[in-house]
Amino acid sequence: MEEKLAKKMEEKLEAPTLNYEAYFSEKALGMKASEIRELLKLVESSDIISLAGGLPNPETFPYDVLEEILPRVIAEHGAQALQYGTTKGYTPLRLEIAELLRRRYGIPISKVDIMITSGSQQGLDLIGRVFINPGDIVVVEAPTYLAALQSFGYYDPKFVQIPLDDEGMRVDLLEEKLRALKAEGKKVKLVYTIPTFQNPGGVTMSKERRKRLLELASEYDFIIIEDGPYNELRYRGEEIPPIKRWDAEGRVLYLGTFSKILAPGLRVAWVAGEPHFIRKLEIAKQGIDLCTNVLGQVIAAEFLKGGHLERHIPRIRAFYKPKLETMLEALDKYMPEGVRWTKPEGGMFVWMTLPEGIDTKAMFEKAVSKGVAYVPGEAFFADRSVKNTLRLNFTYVEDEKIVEGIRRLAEVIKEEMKA
Ligand code: PMP
Ligand code: G9A
Repeated sequence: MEEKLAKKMEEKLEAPTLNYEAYFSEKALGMKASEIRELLKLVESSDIISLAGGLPNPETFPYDVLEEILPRVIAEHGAQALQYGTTKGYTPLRLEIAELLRRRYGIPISKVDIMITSGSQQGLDLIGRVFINPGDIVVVEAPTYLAALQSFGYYDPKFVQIPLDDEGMRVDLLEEKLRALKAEGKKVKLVYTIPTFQNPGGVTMSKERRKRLLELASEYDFIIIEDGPYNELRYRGEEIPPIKRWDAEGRVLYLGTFSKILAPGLRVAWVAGEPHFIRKLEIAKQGIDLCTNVLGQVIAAEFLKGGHLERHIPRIRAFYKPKLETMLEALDKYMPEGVRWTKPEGGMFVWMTLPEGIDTKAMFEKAVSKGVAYVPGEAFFADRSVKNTLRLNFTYVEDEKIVEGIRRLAEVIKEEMKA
């Protein structure tokens, strides 16, 4: 049935009846497909070992708890859960999140408002919509989350890239850049960072740099977009609070999501920030989807209310920790001299740098023919200038496949190095 449908759709695609491109807006013509989403389509259906996508493992979804919560949500909250909700979100959920931010991270919430979004991805788009004029300078990490580049990119900013090292964004280099821009009479509007278990870098920004970044925000008058989807996925080392924790001036918009701690299919996430900023984001959201999926919000609220999140997070960590260890051990065992990779303490990704001269995009096809996939690093750089990096995901495939995937990848890399 599915196959038949797919074939029919393909036939349609092959027979154009209109000059479709002529109808699109200039903005639409400028849109580029996300490499990750396209890649996922490619490897989803095959027996290739995919270390590419950034999917949580479905074994970490709390089926047992949800089996208990779902019927109750309908029986006790059905009228509300199945109705339109407010744009800002389901109030009991917003209150639960505020309490979580206070308790877990010490974020003082008296001056913070919270809006629920359809995934953090929508939060990123709303932020682009509300803050970015064409030509505004937006600082991003190099590398950074490619779908954030996609969201912000729609609003035509000028991206400035700041490299990462093992302690996250090189805030010293940011300072140099800010000074240089100021000398030219230019100003940074936004700094976007994923400080904890960065996607794709895997690295975490040190506490010192977090505080320094805030000082710079104050000195040079910019807003920080702190994206924290991986904060709870720590498998070793010491916790570092979000930057928002020290945000005395209300300069940080903090993005959190249930995607990695409950289930991404719910599409429930939040933005926490200064009420004036949240109000504008709320107005921007009204015209997009009226409100986030209310059923999903009520489920998330019940999940928090029942104390399930606290019990569930250790389960997720226990599931992913050995996977990270397995990947790091396999890398040590199989990778040739000259290949470097990050050693994350959590999250979902390891970032790899190959010797100069190797183009991981060109190498991708060879890797796929050997039965392993990764994400070529190029797409994670705003200017796409770096060719010799790649991203590996360790949360999705079985442990044996992680080892076999790394073994295959090492073979491909060795051949490439010889050539
Ligand atoms: N930000 C980052 C850094 C991510 O890695 C992701 C998901 N991969 C998102 C935002 C979007 O998450 P969601 O929309 O599922 O909340
Ligand atoms: O696009 C998705 O499915 C989410 C994954 C993000 C990523 O791989 O970084």
